[in-house]
Amino acid sequence: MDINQEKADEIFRRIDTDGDGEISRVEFLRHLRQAQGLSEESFEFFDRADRSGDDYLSREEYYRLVRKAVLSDDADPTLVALFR
Ligand SMILES: [Ca+2]
Ligand SMILES: [Ca+2]
Repeated sequence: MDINQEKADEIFRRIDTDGDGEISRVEFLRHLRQAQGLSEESFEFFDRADRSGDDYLSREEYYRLVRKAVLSDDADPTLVALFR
């Protein structure tokens, strides 16, 4: 899977629908529902990605997700769907 910085930023803006520069749980789940549908894991997934535990994905936390999707050969399908 290949994502450049430009593409990653474009997807970030698409997920961040209110444009406040962070991805809220609601925004994340809305995007995921459109991308592939929600599952039990969707909720866990957000919790794992939100390292600071403030219920928002910062840009830094988001980029960590992107790197994981790019670098891992057997990336979580949820992750891959996010960046399609
Ligand atoms: Ca937002
Ligand atoms: Ca956070």
